[in-house]
Formats: sequence, C-alpha cells, structure tokens
Amino acid sequence: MAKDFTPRPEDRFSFGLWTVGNRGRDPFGDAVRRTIEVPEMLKGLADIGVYGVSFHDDDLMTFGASESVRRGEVELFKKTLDETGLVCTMATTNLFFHPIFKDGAFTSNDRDVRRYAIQKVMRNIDVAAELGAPTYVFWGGREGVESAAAKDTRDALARYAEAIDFLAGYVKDKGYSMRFALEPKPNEPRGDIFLPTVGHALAFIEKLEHREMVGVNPEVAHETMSGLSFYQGVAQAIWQDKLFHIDLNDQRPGRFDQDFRFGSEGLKDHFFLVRLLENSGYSGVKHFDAHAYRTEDVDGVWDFARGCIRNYLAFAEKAREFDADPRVAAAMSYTGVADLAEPTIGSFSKEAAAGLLAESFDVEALAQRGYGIEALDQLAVDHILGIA
Ligand code: GLT
Ligand code: MN
Ligand code: MN
Repeated sequence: MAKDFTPRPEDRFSFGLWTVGNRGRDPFGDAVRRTIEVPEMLKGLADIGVYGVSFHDDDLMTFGASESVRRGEVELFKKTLDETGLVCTMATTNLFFHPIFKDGAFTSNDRDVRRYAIQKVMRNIDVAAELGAPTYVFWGGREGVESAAAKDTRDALARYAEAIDFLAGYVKDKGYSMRFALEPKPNEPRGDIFLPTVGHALAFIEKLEHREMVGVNPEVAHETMSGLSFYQGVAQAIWQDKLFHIDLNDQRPGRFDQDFRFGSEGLKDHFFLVRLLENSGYSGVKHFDAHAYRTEDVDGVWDFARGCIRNYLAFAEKAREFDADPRVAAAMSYTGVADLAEPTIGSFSKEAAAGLLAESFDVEALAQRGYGIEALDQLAVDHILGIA
C-alpha cells in the first residue's frame, strides 16, 4: 500500500493562487478547465494540509475595478483565510500581463510606464501588509529585451535598482515588516530577461541602498531551463543569507518554463535540494509555483497539488534515512566532506604566509588520492530508489 505523508503546519507549504488556479492556457491553446473561485481554492488547499497562500494583485483584485469592488475582494479573501486557518505568506505584483508592460515595467523605456509600475507595486504592498505577508516577490518577466539595440543594459539595471530601492524606502517609511525577494529567470516571455540567474540577482542586490532587506526567490524551473544547477544557486543564496523565499516545481533542462509538479522530473536533484533545505535550517515557506498538466480537469489539479507535497515529504524522509545510514557516514568520511569545513590557512598574516612558503607537499602522493565519490553517490541513488 502507498505510504502516507501527511503535512504538518510546521512544514510550511504554500501555493500561489495562480498555481492551482491555472486553467491550462498556453501560447497555442485556450483554457481547458473551469475557474476555481478563491474560497473554493483556499478550502481545497487547507484540506490537503497547506499552510499558506500567495497572490498577485491581479489574482485577488479585479484589474481596473472600482476601489469598493477591490476592497470587497480583499475582505472575502481575509474572511476565507480566517475560516480555513491559512496564512498569507507572500505577495507579488503582476507587472507582465497588461499590454502596458510590453517593453518592461521598472525598465520600460517609457518613464510614465515605469512610474505607473512603481505605483502599482506600492498599492499592492499596502494590501500585502494588511494581510500580513512577510515577503514581497519581484519577478521581472517583462524586464528585458529581444534586441540589444533597444536598451542600454546599464541604464536598465540602474532603473531596476532605483525602483527596488524606492519601494524598499516605501516599506520602511510605512513601518511594514516585509522583505523583498527577487526572482531570476533567463528568458520567456522576453528574449533575454535582466537578472537571468540567481548569481546575477545576488550580485545586483549588493549594489542596492537597502540591500539588507532584499534577497532572492530562486525557482527550480528557471535555473534548470538554462542548464544550471538549481542546487548550487540555492546553496550560494543560503551561504549569503539571501534565501528569503523559494519557488519549488520541476523542469527539464533546455525547455520552455514547464512549471511541473515538484519532484516529478529530476529525482536526484530534488533529493539533494530537499536535503539542503532541511539540513540548512531554512525556515521560510516551501512555496510551490507550479501547475497541473494541461490534460487535467479540476480533480487532476488537486492530484497535482497533493503530489507536490507528497514528493517533498518523501524526499525529506529519504534524506533523513541517507544521513542516518552508517555506510553513508563512512563514505562521507572517506570522501572528506567534513574536512572542507576546516579553514585552509585563515586570514593573512606575514607569519602564516612564511609558514606556508616553508611547507613541503608530497604532490605525487596527494595526486594519487581517490575520493570515493562513486561509492558515496551510489548510496544516494540506492536511497532514492529504495534499495539501500
Ligand atoms: C509567473 C512566473 C512565476 C513567478 C510568478 C510571480 S508569476 O507565473 O512564471 O515564476 O514566480 O510573479
Ligand atoms: Mn516563480
Ligand atoms: Mn516558472
């Protein structure tokens, strides 16, 4: 019989309204499933043990509607959060759907579009604060180019930084306790998107005035699209104390942004990713930014959502078993995994430099060493396959 994996609130799983709400539209075809209204969506998520939800302004409040209509939509959302016990874990702005953003939002060549984009974010930051969202995500899907002739990238990055810093100033001025998380993506929908990888985003953040309140929101699919290791990007973000949020899904390298069910493709990658998140003390939400295959009806949407959670919890269990296996401990010791935690020489001093210059190394003997990584990795594969 299939094993039961029941999520607990402390697992902190969350979904975006646009994920289970995805109706299967793609560039070649129209919606294939009915709309799931927000109250039905939240009840469905609570039923499967989800902790929180995230939203774009336009998912929750009808774009262009009167303030009273928008207020009514927020109130209904708040009421349903109360009824279901779900919390609002993240908010973000739709700066990509409306035609006004076709040349970008913060980096549009049109200054009025740039000013409108910042205003749209400020308005939704107020809603996010009212709902208690601790994280505000920026995914700049339209911030980019098809032709390098169209923008000076240095100006675009300056405008991007200006917008993020202005908005950080707004949050601080209002006294909101909210942090920002930038979400990188290499391309799609633009030919080239600014801040294409986790590394670009981390470097960009260091140039910001309010850099302490800005981190990253890496997404599995976005790094994997361009063949990068998601694991390495996330690990570096953790090392730099910048993993403020994470978008979990799945993806095959070299394809369009597939946003597949978490854990459905890269089994080994996901095993190590979950092990990293669990062992690193990451305490943020585990946010699924994915959607059901276009073949699915609404029942399939809930199969998809349950699958994301099930796969995460299964990998977490496998990771614990792997770490508790004495053969793994021995193999890791042979490989020298813990030895890398030992400082090599420490900070520079004239004495340390002189000492190192005086040292002699048996280069041939050191070169002969085998690291035993085939055996170690096979243990990981054995655990993943359930044959350890
Ligand atoms: C959009 C995108 C996602 C982002 C969302 C936040 S919107 O669906 O594909 O990766 O996280 O704006
Ligand atoms: Mn995402
Ligand atoms: Mn995606």
